[in-house]
Amino acid sequence: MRTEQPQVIHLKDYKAPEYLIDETHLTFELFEDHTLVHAQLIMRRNPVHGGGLPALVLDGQQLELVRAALDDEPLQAGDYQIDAGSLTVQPRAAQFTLDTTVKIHPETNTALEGLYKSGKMFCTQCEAEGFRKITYYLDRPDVMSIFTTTVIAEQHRYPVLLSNGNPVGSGPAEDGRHWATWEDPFMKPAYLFALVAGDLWCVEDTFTRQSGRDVTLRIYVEPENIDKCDHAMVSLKKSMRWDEEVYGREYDLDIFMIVAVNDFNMGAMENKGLNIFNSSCVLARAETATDAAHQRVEAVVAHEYFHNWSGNRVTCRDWFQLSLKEGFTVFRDAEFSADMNSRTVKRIEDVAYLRTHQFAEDAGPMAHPVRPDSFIEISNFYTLTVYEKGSEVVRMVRTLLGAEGFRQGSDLYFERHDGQAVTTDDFIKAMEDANGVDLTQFKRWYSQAGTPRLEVSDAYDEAARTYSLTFRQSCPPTPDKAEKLPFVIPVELGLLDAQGNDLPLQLAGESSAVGSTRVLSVTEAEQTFVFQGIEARPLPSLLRGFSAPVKLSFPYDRDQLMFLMQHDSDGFNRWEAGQQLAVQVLQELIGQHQLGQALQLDPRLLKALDTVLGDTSLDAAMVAEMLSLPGEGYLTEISQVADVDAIHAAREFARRQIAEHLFEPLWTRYQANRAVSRNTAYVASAEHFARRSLQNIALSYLMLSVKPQVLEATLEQFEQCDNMTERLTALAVLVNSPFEAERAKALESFAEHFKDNPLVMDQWFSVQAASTLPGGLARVKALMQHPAFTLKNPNKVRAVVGAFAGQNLVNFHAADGSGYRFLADLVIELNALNPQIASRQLAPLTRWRKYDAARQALMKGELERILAAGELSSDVYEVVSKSLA
Ligand code: 7MF
Ligand code: ZN
Repeated sequence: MRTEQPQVIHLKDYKAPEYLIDETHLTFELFEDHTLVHAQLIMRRNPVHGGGLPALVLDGQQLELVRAALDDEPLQAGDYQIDAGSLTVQPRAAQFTLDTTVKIHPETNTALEGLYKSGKMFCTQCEAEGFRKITYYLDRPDVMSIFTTTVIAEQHRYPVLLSNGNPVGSGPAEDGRHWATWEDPFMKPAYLFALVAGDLWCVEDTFTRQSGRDVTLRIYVEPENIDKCDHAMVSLKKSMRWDEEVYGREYDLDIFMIVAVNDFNMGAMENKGLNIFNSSCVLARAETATDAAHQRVEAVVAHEYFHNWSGNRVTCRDWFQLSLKEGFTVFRDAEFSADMNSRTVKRIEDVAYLRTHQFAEDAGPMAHPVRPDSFIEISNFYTLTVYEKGSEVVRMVRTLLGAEGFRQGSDLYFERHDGQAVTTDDFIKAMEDANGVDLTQFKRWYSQAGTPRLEVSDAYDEAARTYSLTFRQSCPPTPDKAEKLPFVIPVELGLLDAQGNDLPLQLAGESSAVGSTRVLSVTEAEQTFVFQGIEARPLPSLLRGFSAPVKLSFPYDRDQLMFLMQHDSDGFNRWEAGQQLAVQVLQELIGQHQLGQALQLDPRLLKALDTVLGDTSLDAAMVAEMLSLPGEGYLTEISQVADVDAIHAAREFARRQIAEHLFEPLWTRYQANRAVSRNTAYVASAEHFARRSLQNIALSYLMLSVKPQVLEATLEQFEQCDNMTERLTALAVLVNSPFEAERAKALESFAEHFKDNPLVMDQWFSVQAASTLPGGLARVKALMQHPAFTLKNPNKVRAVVGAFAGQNLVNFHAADGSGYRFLADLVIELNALNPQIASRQLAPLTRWRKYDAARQALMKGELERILAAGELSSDVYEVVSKSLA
């Protein structure tokens, strides 16, 4: 908990470390009621600084110092100073050895940072600043060291003892204990340290590198999960091959380990040679994990594996550079997923997510640049902006340089900076140097927050046969800056003729056409591009593949959007045209609802969706995406003032109209796909993911018709399927239906069958917490009384509280403020248990400026109540205080 005024850390204050640590030798003695950590640090004065020996200030929190010695001389009370965050000693020479022993309490660590217990196993989470809760250290990413780690623990309870690198020795110790020593030959910062001890089983495989050398691969899990590791292992081998083929990057140690733990604050962590995962991101098999969960496992395994180069071999100089590794690695894992599955569908999912959640963050009180200038608590800056917008920035670099130039840039980056801790400027410099280009203006994407707007208008000159597009860019003020300079915005586009074909594109001044889809760089506040040789007014297809993270507007009418939906050669923009059409139609319904008028759905939306449903040449996953209406969260984000009830009413009305008018084609496609599911065993492949996603979205529409044959089909699917994707969809459809008896029966039988599988119970919780039927808060409170629920497990908090506040918008935003009060109470309670989780659950309240005056007052009132609750962690304090500023 925060004891003093919170300190703001600024990028401009960066200073290289005074001392370096060449070697780190750790010994852990694990006991049931405490742990002893012995650290021997071989240190020296950092040669980049001048003479003199300033005081050595080591980071350390919640440590009980037992012993300290400098070059084997025990330190006496007057030889050092300790405060809540540091240990200070005075070196006597430019090279020295510091020994410390501290006592810590992993058994009572509920924050899940540092060394802690998850169930019966010991594990660690050190990124960003968790290592300082393990031992006194220079806990900053530009201090890199080699590590040897010895773990000593009771043999019976903890037969498996793991740490980073290679195993170099093990044996018995006294009192039924045993030890194991690991050596990591690669220099690394402390945030990549890991230790695991427990009764774990593993599946083992090998991977043969391009160079011919074998790597041993192991996935460690609790014994009951040993049958759920195959998908992660296959994903790992695919990731290793992909990084060799696409980036020329080989794995560097002879062993790579993944450990699954149940209590974990995030998805996973890339510790060198020993990745630690939230079990939700490793375990997957047909009966217990959905298609979405299978794809998430594949993506997270890839993400953590890819960090071995983008993060570990080349790491960050300081935490302001976080996007250096995270933006790049998210971009790498997104491209991997696109190559393994459907490229267009992956892009659609990522863009929908970015526009709903990152755009909201960029427009709220916590908005910050991809490379922030300051922070109070670094844990709060593992954000959608750093990760997702950071990935978009890397994607734009590739769009501007082309795939080959980008690969040359990444080769130069890895070669130049292997073994170093660097900055986003170093990354861009490598891209510039490898391509002979100047990206100075482009770098504003790293330093300016906010989502740029790009307004486009057009003009056709019949006499001159020219077509011009004028782009106007602007960026709203954000807490960091009021005035923004123009960005470099790569706009990929095409021009469609009346038949829907792409025209050849020849800009004024060019002697011939250069392709029929190309990238324009918009670099000025206002800029016009003129195309020549255009025989009739074309229809522009703008920002193909979402080539820049901006809010683009062009005055399309609904018929033009229907035309693009059918004819655009870019799959992403076909979907995008459908979304824009749906947004226009839904906004009209929202307006009707607000005026108290009867709702009237524009039949063109039905016609467009009917065409999509009838197009059997379209990939089934694309049909499913095109049938999905923009979510309530996205409709909120694009509203000036979000009317929660009108948004919900309008969207539900449209869904019911679709179910009613398109019942026949939906039913046909549902039955055809369900028949395939019934007759084939589950396969986790893109083709089957696609088929099931169409089957399941069709079912969720069909159930809105409340027809008996649909209820019957839903129950059949629920009971007779062989996989969680079909079973959970059927359950969700029942939970949101008016069939009370069937709903209760299905929930009960599901819980009875899966009560011993916590990950499946998380699904059971979240399907109910997200149900928009009236009475949501009461249901959520009842769920929290269920014996399987606990606030100490982050997955449970996300399944219930996260699903309620994040997805169940009508219930969370109940006009009486009950949802807000509930969330504030919960944050106050979580603040004491797990500050990182508390702070993350706060996000919905920080968006108070989006709502009407009455809701604004209620939301602000709850934020003020949290602030007044006292004893706030720096995590919660930073988010609440910035939200109220
Ligand atoms: C895929 O980035 C994409 C992002 C930090 C923890 C994992 O590897 C990580 C860690 C947070 C938020 C998202 C992700 C991670 C973290 C993540 C996981 C999988 N270095 Br916080
Ligand atoms: Zn990451």
